[in-house]
Amino acid sequence: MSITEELKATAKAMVAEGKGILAADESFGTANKRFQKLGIPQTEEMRRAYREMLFTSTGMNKFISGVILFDETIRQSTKEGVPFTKVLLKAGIIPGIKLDAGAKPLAGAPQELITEGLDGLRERIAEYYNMGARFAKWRAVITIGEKIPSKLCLQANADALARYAALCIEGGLVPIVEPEVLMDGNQTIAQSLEVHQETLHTVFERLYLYRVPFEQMILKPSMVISGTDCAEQASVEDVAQLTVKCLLDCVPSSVPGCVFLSGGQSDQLATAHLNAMNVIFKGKLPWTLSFSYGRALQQAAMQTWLGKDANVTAAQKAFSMRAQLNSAAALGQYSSEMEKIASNN
Ligand code: 5MM
Repeated sequence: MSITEELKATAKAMVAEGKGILAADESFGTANKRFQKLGIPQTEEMRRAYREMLFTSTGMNKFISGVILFDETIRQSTKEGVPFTKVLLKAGIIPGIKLDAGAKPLAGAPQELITEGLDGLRERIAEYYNMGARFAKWRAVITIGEKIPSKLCLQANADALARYAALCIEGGLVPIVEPEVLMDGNQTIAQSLEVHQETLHTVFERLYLYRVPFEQMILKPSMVISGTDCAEQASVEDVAQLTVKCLLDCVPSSVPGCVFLSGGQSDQLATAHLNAMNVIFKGKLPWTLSFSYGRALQQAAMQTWLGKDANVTAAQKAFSMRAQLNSAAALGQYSSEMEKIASNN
């Protein structure tokens, strides 16, 4: 198979019917912050044990097509010494890798961020490909506030996303392009829509300029949603309508799929929003709509696990339940009733 055919096949497999992607690529700071909140020791061994708990959950491959790993994680193994990449591949799950080096303050643009990590990227891609990764992720962070996002922030981040994506294609990794518009703030859903549209137009213009073949990439967008501090919170139906309107306005039809981030939404709301989009627009969209959640897939499992071996089975059950419910949402077959049934099983 040529590299082009392999990239197309991988991108398709990542958004296979009823499947989504697990974002387990928390960097040291994020992973440690989440552990600290729950009183879990912040050590390399605990991060390894936690990821082993997730990756060895029975039946995960029915709902999850791929897992985004962090540099530390892609080099780790199970307690018995089986590399995590092998565990995933054996289960038919595609290993992916976070390639960005995090968002840092953008010089000249107070309160805004630019994602770093382009230096040496070609060599890092080759190394991860040889380790078994077949897709990658790069997250840009767009903040809404007074007079922001600036054009500078949107263009600088779109440029970095496009340069990253072009290097991934060259190196045989399907790029997940993740421009996250943060939910923080008091913006209305209409303001969120405007920022999402400008962000996605800028990103796709740059992807085109950098000759990224749209059918070999996946978009990981945020949902168009009211700001966390906005007095009026939009309904599930409005979020679904405006998010899909925005994607239809901005995302080329040759992109195989859009996999949402959860961005701090509650587990149930992230599932309900995805489901509503797939119910309302069933059979009418050019791309698949699925999930690439971090917190909305892992929260319940981490709270159950708490770093204790005795809790592994219960934590795996909590993780599988969220994976299953989000898989149902990706098919437009989820209902809130299923939450009760699943938690009683
Ligand atoms: C936005 O965060 C991504 C999706 O996770 P949520 O569904 O929880 O919003 C996620 O992949 C994120 O990029 C990783 O957790 C890594 O974050 P850091 O900040 O550690 O790079």
